[in-house]
Order: sequence, then structure tokens, then C-alpha cells
Amino acid sequence: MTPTKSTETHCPYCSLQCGMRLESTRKGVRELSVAVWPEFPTNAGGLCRKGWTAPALLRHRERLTSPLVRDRATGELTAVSWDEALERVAAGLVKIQQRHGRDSVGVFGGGGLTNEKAYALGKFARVALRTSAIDYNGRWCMSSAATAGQRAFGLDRGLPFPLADIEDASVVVLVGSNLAETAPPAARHLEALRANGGRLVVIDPRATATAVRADMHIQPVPGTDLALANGVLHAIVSAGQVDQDYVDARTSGFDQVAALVAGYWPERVERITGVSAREIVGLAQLLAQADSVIILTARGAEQHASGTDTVLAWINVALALGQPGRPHAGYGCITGQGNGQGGREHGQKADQLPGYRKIDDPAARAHVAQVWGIEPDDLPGPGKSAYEMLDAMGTDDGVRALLVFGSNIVVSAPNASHIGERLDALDLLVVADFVMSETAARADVVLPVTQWAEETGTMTNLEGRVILRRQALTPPDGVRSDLEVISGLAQRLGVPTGFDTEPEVVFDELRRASAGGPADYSGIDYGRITRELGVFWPCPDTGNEAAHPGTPRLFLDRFATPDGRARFHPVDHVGAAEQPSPDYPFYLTTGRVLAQYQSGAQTRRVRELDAAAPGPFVELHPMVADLLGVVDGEQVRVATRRGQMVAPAKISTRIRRDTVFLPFHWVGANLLTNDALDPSSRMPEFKACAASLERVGGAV
Ligand SMILES: Nc1nc2c(c(=O)[nH]1)N[C@H]1C(S)=C(S)[C@@H](COP(=O)(O)OP(=O)(O)OC[C@H]3O[C@@H](n4cnc5c(=O)[nH]c(N)nc54)[C@H](O)[C@@H]3O)O[C@H]1N2
Ligand SMILES: Nc1nc2c(c(=O)[nH]1)N[C@H]1C(S)=C(S)[C@@H](COP(=O)(O)OP(=O)(O)OC[C@H]3O[C@@H](n4cnc5c(=O)[nH]c(N)nc54)[C@H](O)[C@@H]3O)O[C@H]1N2
Ligand code: SF4
Ligand SMILES: [Mo]
Repeated sequence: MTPTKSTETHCPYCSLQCGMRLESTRKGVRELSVAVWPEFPTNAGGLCRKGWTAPALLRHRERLTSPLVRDRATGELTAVSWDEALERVAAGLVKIQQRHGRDSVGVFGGGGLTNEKAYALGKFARVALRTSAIDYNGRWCMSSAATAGQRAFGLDRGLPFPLADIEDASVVVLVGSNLAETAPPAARHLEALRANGGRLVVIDPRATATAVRADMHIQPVPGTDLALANGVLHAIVSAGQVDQDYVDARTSGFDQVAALVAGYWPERVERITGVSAREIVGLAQLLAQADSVIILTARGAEQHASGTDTVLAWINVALALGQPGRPHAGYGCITGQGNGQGGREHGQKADQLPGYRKIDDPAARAHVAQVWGIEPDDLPGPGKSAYEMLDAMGTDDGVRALLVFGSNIVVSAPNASHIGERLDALDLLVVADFVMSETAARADVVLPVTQWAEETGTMTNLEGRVILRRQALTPPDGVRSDLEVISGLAQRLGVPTGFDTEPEVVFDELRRASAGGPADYSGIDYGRITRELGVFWPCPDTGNEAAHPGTPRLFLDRFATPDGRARFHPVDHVGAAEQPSPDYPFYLTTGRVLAQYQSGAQTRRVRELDAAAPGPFVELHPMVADLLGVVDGEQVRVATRRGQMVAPAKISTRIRRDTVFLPFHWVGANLLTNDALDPSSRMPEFKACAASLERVGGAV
């Protein structure tokens, strides 16, 4: 049948934000199908399985289409009108704030929200609730890389260059990234890199689908990437291979780092990392002899209690080799969530105002207060980070009510049984979602919202490219957009204006609020995004005919620090906060599989994806399996000091003998993980803790 309508839009999931066409036939929604949009540059028509099947959730039988309120008598969630649900929420929030103060109400956002939603949510917290308690799941994602990027370069944009630049580097190093499964269409750049004669290095305790494509796979003990980077830099310095001209011209602080890495001789680093001295020196030589090197980190390196320092250690290597700010070279972080980049710029973070401004900067407060029509003194100060806010729920020092938009914390927060207890201690939990996530199922009020293809809004992809998701179909009866929910609540809290429900109007306000800030969007509009297939920030409004072209590549002339120089940071190895012991002899690490997304709230409900990845597993080495006496598929209990779970063994020579791996897309993995936090980014240590294993037996 001939399509009647084709809409160019973007996938609802990861930070690649693959362009796709949604085509609907005369038969309407049921016929909605995905087609390629080859012109969109980031994915050039490529999509993974999750993208192809994304429409399945739009008219899913488990779709929420009515607000639900927990009946006090029966304890059941019961359908009510929107008015009743919003009244109940607003009345509850007012009562709690009257009794316990403004900061007793918290807001928890997500890196999957559009820029418009993230902006509106931050404004709602500060202007309508006047609470400092707002943070979001990005803390658990790329916050360590963001903190490191700001310290070293004065600015955090995940990739400071378009993704395709990696094709023309001489060597690309992926530190803790399983790109082939977590951004599959991006893997074509790795193929092109190698076809162009470039080399790929993957650093991962597991020989993942990404690592098996590498020219060099380095398999360190979890949580030792910092020591590895220092060891590599030691070898570069010892061999006299530092790019001294670049270091002198464009950086500061090298001498302290050189002094520190003098203590990281290869044999010592071998003992810490489990990587042989020969491989460490080999990697250093490969990097030092290359014309251009790109070092990219992802969650494997970052989700540690020393994640920020680990990223700084790899940035030190890149700087010593003279790479950042040169074409097809430098350091980047591969952001994860759909709007992982934009979601961290527009004010849903505890210490931040729109445009990537700091909430404790008087000039930033004055600018944003003026856009919002309030006094700077009426803006709250910085609040607690995501995990700290959740950890304090229901205590004297914490929030009593929590509004959740775009996160399924029951599954995705570390030390999840503790977080479950804290959720129970709340007086009011409100969740906006389109399915009954594990978190929504515990809420007092559930607000059913529209999905990606039913609304319009901008996202900023992993490259810093601002793109536009366009509405392709009418939402089902009974649902409202997040912007409508926020606006409806603001009105009931006595703030009748300033919360528009039209995405483009909200974007125009965001542009003004971001103007002059580090992430300046003021020169970007929906029309430009459409014509130019995305615009890279910063893109200030020039105020005249000659529009700013946007900034695909950062730092070419200077870094964003006050003196324009990048900073070296001396950082020492500390290792995972919890080390294996006789009772818990293995390292447990966690991560992702291709067919599931995050907490699984969306993808577990898509039949094809559920069939491809139907449940959790424990990946372990055959020698460990022999020790436990388990065969492939047999049930194994994994326990840590915080909890335990049982899952079938997946026996594989691809993992280190001292390490086991669990995917976190189902309830379980996070009952085990450690909530030790990075001191500066407040990132939890999802990627390393101490675990024991035991055979339970029984076939799957
Ligand atoms: N299919 C799929 N794709 C996704 C997502 C998803 O849920 N599913 N989520 C998106 C999001 S939000 C994110 S943040 C990204 C994450 O993307 P990635 O960071 O690529 O994904 P992870 O699987 O969390 O971790 C990557 C690798 O780190 C390794 N690792 C574990 N511990 C260590 C360590 O100590 N050092 C090193 N060097 N490596 C270690 C793991 O073995 C794993 O292979 O993916 C995005 N894309
Ligand atoms: N053990 C372990 N835990 C981890 C990680 C790990 O590697 N290991 N990774 C961490 C990382 S990197 C991340 S990013 C987090 C992610 O974990 P979560 O924060 O739980 O992210 P999602 O599963 O994407 O949850 C999004 C929820 O919001 C809903 N939703 C989606 N879009 C919207 C929207 O526009 N509006 C509203 N109102 N709702 C929406 C979805 O249906 C879903 O229920 O998990 C972290 N947890
Ligand atoms: S790679 Fe990411 S954005 Fe692209 S189709 Fe897959 S999930 Fe969607
Ligand atoms: Mo993430």
C-alpha cells in the first residue's frame, strides 16, 4: 500500500538518535512502520533492532491511558480524571511543603527527556515548587566524564567533533565502551577506520562484540583504568615521546603529572591492572607513533567511585600526545541516553541553570531570573545529587514527596533494595510514564504521558548536534504530554503563566535562557534544524543576517578555560571501593545487551526484543564454572554485601577469570551493586563490586 504520510524523526532510545522515517498508511496507526532516512548524517540510514521495532510500544496493550491514583482504602491504583489526579498531586505537594519546607518536594528527571521538557522541569522545580531538590538519572550515566571535561577543557560536550571524524584517525581507543551493542550503527565508523588503515584498541574486561573487532584488546581488572592510563603515560614520558611544543603552547600542569606518573612503571601497573607490562608499553608505542589519536571513554571507565579521575587520566594521555583540538584527534565521551547531552545542559541537574550555567554563579542567576520574570534571590541554590536525594528520601534531611519524569529508579538505581525502602518512606510518589514501570507501580499517582512519535521536541545527540523529533501521529485519548503535565501542576500551584505547552514556544524561551551561556542555543531554531539536518552548539544568535554556523568541532584555537589552555590533572589510582575478599572473591561488573534498553521498561515490552534477550544471565569464565560445578544455562546465585539474585550461567572464555558480568535491564543486578559515589561527580560505582557465586542447579 502506498504510504500516505512520511515523517522524518528520530529513534526513541539511545544517544545516537538515529534518523528514521515513520510511515503511516491510510489504515492509520496500526500500519505505522519504520523506513530509512539515509540523508540524516549520524546514522546514514543505519538502525539497530531497537529502532526498527520502536513503534511497537505506541499502541501497546500495556500502554497507560488514564491517570491512576492509589485508593487509600484498598491500596489499589484506580483510574481517575486528569483534574482529580492533578488536584491530588498539587494539594499533596502544598501540604508537604507547608509542613516540611520547600525542599521537602523533589523532582527526578531523565536524560531521555527532550530539551524542552528538561528545561521546563528545571524551571518548574525552581519557580513553581521553589525547591532546590532536583536531579536526574544523568548522574548515573556520564557525569564523571562531564566533570572531567569541564576541569580539563573548561567545557563538557561529550564528543567535541562529529562522530564520523573517528574514521580518519590513525588510532581510536575505546575505554569501557561496547559500541557495537550500545550504538550499533556507529560501528560502521570503526570498520571505515580500519579500512582506512587506522587501528582500533578496545579496553574492556570482557571480549565484547566491540573488542573482537579490535586490533588490540586490553583486558584489565575492573576499576583499574586509571592506573592503566598512568602506566601508558609513564611509558610515553620515559621514551621521550611527549609532544612538548603542544604541551607548552596549549596546556598547563604537565610537570606535576609527569612527576606523578614516574611512579607508574609498567611492572607496577601490571600488578594493579592484570595487563602485562609488554602490552602497556605496546599500547604506549602505538599511540605515540600515531599521527592522530582519538581516546573515547564510556560507562566502563566512568561508572566508578573514581570515574572522574579515571577520565582525567586518559585526558592526560591525550594531552601529552598533543591531540585535543586537532582535526580527527582528541578525547571524547560517548554519551548514552537519547538526550544524554542536552539533558545535562538545561537545568534538571541540582547545580545547574539553562545553557549549562552554574546555579551558584550570580551572573547566571541574574540572567535566568530575568528570563523567568523572578528575582535572582528567589532562585533556590544547588540541591543534592541524584543518589543522595534518593538516599535521604523520607528522612528529616530529605524529600517527602518525589515527582519522577523519565526514569525507572526501582530497577536502575544502585543498591536498589535500599532505594526501595526509601521510596516506601515517602509521603507522596508521583510518576509520569507511558507504561507501568516498576517505579510507576509503586507510585501514589501515575500520570500517563505521550511518547516520542506523538509529540515534537529537540534532542541533542552524542555529537552535540541539536536535532528535531517530529510528531508523526495523534496520541491516544487520555494521555497528556509532559509539558502539559508540568503546566497543569504549575497552574494548580499558583503559577498560571510561564509554562507553555507548545514545544516550539518552550524552545524559544530556552534559547533566550541559554544565550551567552556555555551551551548557547540562541541561534538555533526548528526551521534551521530541519534545513541543516541538525545544528551543533554553541550556536549564538548573531542578531544579523549572517547566522552563526554552529560548532561541529570545538577547541581548534583555544580551550574553554579562562586562559584558553587545557589542564593536566595529577590523579592517583585507588581502585574499586569494594575489593574482592575471601567471602566475596569475584569482581562483579554490570552493563548492557543489544536488544534491551536501560531498565527495560520499554524494550521488555517489545515482543521481538524480549524474544532476543528474554532475561538476565551471569557471564562467567569456564574455569569458574568448573570450580562451581555448573554447566551452561544452570542457575547460579550471585551475592554481594547488599543482596543476591539467581540467574542462568552464560559460560564464556571472553571474560576475565576474576570477573562476572550481569546485564542490568531486569530487576536484580542493582540489588547487588555498590552505592559508593565519586567524590566530585557523585556517580555510583555500577561497574565494580565484590561478589560471591554459588551453584543453585536446575536447568533453565
Ligand atoms: N543496547 C543498548 N544500548 C544502549 C543502552 C542500553 O541500555 N542498551 N543504553 C544507552 C546508555 S544510557 C548508555 S550510558 C550507553 C552505555 O554504553 P556502554 O558504556 O558501551 O555500555 P555498558 O555495557 O554499560 O559498558 C560498556 C563496557 O564496559 C565494560 N566494563 C565493565 N567494567 C569495566 C571497567 O572497569 N573498565 C573498563 N575499561 N570497562 C569495563 C563492560 O564489560 C562493557 O562491555 O549505552 C546506550 N546504548
Ligand atoms: N547496574 C547498573 N545500573 C545502571 C547502569 C549500569 O550500567 N549498570 N547504567 C546507568 C545509566 S548509564 C543510566 S542512563 C540509567 C538509566 O536507567 P533509567 O533512569 O531507569 O532509564 P530508563 O530505563 O530509560 O527509564 C526511563 C523511564 O521513563 C519512561 N520514559 C521514557 N521517555 C519518557 C518521557 O519522555 N517522559 C516520561 N515521563 N517518561 C519517559 C520509560 O518508559 C521508563 O520507564 O541506569 C543506570 N543504572
Ligand atoms: S542505535 Fe540507538 S538511536 Fe539508533 S536505532 Fe539503535 S537504539 Fe535507536
Ligand atoms: Mo546512560
